[in-house]
Amino acid sequence: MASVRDVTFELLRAHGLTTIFGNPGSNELPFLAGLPDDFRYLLGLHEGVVLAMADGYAQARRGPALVNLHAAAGTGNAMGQLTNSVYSHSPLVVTAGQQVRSTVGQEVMLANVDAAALPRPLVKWSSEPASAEDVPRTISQAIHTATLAPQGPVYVSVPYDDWRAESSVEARHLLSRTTVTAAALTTPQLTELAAMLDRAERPVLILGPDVDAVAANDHAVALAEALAAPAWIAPSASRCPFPTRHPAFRGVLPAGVKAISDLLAGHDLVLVVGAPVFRYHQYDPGRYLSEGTRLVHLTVDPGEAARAPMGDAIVCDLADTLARLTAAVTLGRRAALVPLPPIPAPRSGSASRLHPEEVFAVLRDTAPADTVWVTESTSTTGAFWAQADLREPGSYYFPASGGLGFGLPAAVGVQLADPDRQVVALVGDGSANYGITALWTAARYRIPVIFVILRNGTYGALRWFAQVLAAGEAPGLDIPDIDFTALAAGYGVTGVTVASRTALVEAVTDALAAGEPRLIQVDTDLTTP
Ligand code: TPP
Repeated sequence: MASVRDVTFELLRAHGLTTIFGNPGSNELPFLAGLPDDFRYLLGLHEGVVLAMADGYAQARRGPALVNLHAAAGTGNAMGQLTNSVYSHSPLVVTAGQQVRSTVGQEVMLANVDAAALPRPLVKWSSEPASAEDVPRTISQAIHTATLAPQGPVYVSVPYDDWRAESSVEARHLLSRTTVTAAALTTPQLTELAAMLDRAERPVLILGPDVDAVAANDHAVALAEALAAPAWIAPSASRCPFPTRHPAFRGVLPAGVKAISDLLAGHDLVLVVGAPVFRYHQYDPGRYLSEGTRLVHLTVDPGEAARAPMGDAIVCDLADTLARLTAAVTLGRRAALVPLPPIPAPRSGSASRLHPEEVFAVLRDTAPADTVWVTESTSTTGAFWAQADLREPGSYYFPASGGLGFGLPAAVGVQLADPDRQVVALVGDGSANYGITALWTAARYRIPVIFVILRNGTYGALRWFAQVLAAGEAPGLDIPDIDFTALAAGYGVTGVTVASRTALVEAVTDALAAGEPRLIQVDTDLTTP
């Protein structure tokens, strides 16, 4: 007779979940010990790193990722990163070990008391099966829940004595189940939306991360071209849904209410696709939309549709809707768009420091054109977009909730999922500390990410925020003299410090040829986001 554990491995295999991102404790050992040969285990040294690695892997492979955490303490450590995953709609199947079923009520050591409640509200669904026999079905439910639209993280806690229990023969049905969503616009809905776009004098497209998540970037380009409409990336961008040098591209929207409505004034129709309306950040009160502007929102997420403060929403499949809309609108109604001017020369830094724009320009020109950028350098996002030339889907990742600790480990996960493209992590000296142990995992498994640390010695974004909030001087904003090459050496990654453009080109060229992870530390000037 097969055990609950045997059937669970069969189930995971059937869903292609043979890579486990984890950090173990005693509760997890009965599941992990004697791992079948076709499974691989990627060890992260802190659960935030484990979660963010899996998140990068899931986003880049456009499929689920399996995580195994240690009970309550491990789950707690991972929760900061779940704040990102829930907004990036990352399909993470997070499992955690639990104490022996009959002892949890006594709150013995390592019992995860009220386990299913712990990760809420940062997961789409969470559960602890009511019996050992129900473990495989619960994990099956978790996988389907994570991957059905809108995708998102889920959590299952399993008492460790359940693994040895006998499985029911009925569990075999789970091995071949499929679940799909089939939400397409009806013909009348499509005709009405196309007519609305045709009637609009000055439509504008705003594209969000979920367009890139389904690789519908080309569909977005086709619609922008058919409408001769400018295209913006939605505020607080966590992925890049549109090629940044396309003639229709206008930039990333700022993240303030007034700033957005000012920029959109004069457009009679705003079509938002695959983003919340909107992920505002700095409080910037004003009118949500100017008089005469109508907003229509296409989203995969009923929660996004319902909570928006304005506009009409349609919950639908984005690729299908973009393709059918492009075919349905009238071509050639509007004059072609004037493209943005070419990328400006990067600004130069001061005496011994490079300007972040210089760093990004050198990297853009030295790394392959299809490089994937995982960024977490909060005050330099404006400088990054000013220099960016992103062409392919899946070229850019940023923590979707701004929860630091994503950049270094997510880059490792993305590189693992996408070995044919070079991954470069662009991480601030503040942010790097939250996920620093990802360097060890990169070294241990020879995952050849190039980690670039922009060292400005301060929490730059918070210095900018202190001005925005007129908050005055606050304590705890400076972080001088952290030597990331020394930290990298400790974790087994070769690092180098560079102080000029020439040295940076040399370091990047070396790193590209190394076939193993490398870290480049660059002293940079302070800029504004
Ligand atoms: N803790 C977490 C987990 N997430 C956060 N977003 C913050 C704290 C607050 N925070 C936002 S930006 C920032 C901090 C601490 C500074 C990051 O500094 P650095 O990586 O050096 O980038 P810089 O802003 O200097 O470019």
